[in-house]
Amino acid sequence: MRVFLLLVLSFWMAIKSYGQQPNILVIFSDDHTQQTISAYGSKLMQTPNIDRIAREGALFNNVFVTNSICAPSRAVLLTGKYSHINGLKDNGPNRFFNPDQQQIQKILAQKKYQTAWIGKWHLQTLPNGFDYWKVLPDQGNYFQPDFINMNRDTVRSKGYVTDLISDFSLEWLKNRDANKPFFLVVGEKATHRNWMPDPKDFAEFENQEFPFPSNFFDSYTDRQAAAEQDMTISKTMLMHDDLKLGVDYNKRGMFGRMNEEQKKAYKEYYDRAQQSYDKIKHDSLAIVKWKYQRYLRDYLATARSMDRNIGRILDYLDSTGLTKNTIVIYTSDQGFYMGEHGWFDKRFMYEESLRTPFMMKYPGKIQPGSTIDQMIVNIDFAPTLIDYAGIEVPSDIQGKSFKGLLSNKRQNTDWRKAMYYHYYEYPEPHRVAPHVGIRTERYKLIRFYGAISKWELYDLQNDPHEMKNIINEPSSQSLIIDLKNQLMQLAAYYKDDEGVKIISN
Ligand code: SGN
Ligand code: CA
Repeated sequence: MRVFLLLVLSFWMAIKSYGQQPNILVIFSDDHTQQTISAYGSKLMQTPNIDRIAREGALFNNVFVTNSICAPSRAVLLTGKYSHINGLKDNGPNRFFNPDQQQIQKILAQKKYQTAWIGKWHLQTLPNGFDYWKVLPDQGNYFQPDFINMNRDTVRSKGYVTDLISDFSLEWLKNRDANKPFFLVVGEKATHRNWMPDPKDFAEFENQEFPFPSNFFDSYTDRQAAAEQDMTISKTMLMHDDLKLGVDYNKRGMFGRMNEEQKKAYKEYYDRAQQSYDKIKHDSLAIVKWKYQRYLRDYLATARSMDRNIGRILDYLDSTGLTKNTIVIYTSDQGFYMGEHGWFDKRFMYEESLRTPFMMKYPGKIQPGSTIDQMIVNIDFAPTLIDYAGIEVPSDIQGKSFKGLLSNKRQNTDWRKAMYYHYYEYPEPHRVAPHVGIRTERYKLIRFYGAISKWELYDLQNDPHEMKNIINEPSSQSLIIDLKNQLMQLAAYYKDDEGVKIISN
């Protein structure tokens, strides 16, 4: 009898604690930027399914990354720590992410979470501490992508990568142990370069013309690092690989992986693009504008597939009743340039790539349609989720839980007013000089180091597009002293010894 009572009691306690613990679904895309998401006011395209997460929950207006590049950003998501602490500073061939270190999935496992990562992973060491994973090797392919499974086998799948990542995620959700809460990261490949759309999304964008950002033709005055980068639409973006002109579909490689039907659709579509190019190919200004339009059409088409697939996952949660107890987050590894400063890619601490989209819903706990304006940094993602799971956040995690901001318990006054940034990768692939910097609510101070030794200062209120470096203006001098002090304090607070040295030089 006593044994029976104990069993009933422990069963009841298990149900009770499960009831309190939310499932957590993080949809983590690649290079998908706020300028292309309608929840953030984009007019470039509508993203109804991504917007749904914001509408049913909270839209975050000021989320920043510590180091605007892929693998490092993933390492931050997993650890809640800056690159110099988690060990992964760049995407380079010598990078090493120690899989044995503390990570969110291992912490959640303490409370019986079932954990999984499906899709793009991009850390050269394989996932560790997840109950399940199935990941693209390195950047992965858009068509007929290979996936590495838990037996370490690389297996080719038939289809379009964004559909497949959703298929595998839904399959995992359907087969999971329904008695335990889950933590699933869906790692999207979209919207990464070379932006290969699903042919069914060609038509929507083919005849659209997009407005040019006001600083599309930037002369980079007083900004040496911006002048010396290699990420312009005009020079760096490739006619063949990126814009798909003159492709030989019989050659091996990313185009050769398509099946005959996909190749046919590509050939027809990009033959029309070739014809429009042929009409302007002797006019260098027209060529740059043409490249921008083609870039946007392809990028947005990869986002269309992703938005549709996110809809499939949200519908599944709704139809199974899982929505009620599931936190859903949509975010990306960083922002991206959609022609601002004449660029694509990311890396710089300028706004478009420093920011990342972030929205989060949790029915009953987060007020639908709310907005959060406080400065969130991607080191905060892991501790926030750990906090929601009812687990004490380990003290060595550098981010802070923003759960209180969502329940209005934490006022604006006790939240950070400045964030710290450190970018490393140089010179390949885009020749962006390494830099450290601070962003406050109004100002941004950047220190480029290494190949370029320069300071930059921007007043984001008067100059939101960061076109005027005011570092040498006499009126800036007391502000510079104050910002340098704050920058130094932040570098020291986050234990970035290298950053401290750079700032003091
Ligand atoms: C590839 C791209 C670069 C991009 C990096 C990093 N070149 O090398 O343009 O900056 O990935 O991207 S490509 O020709 O191979 O597409 S990241 O998102 O993984 O950081
Ligand atoms: Ca990326």
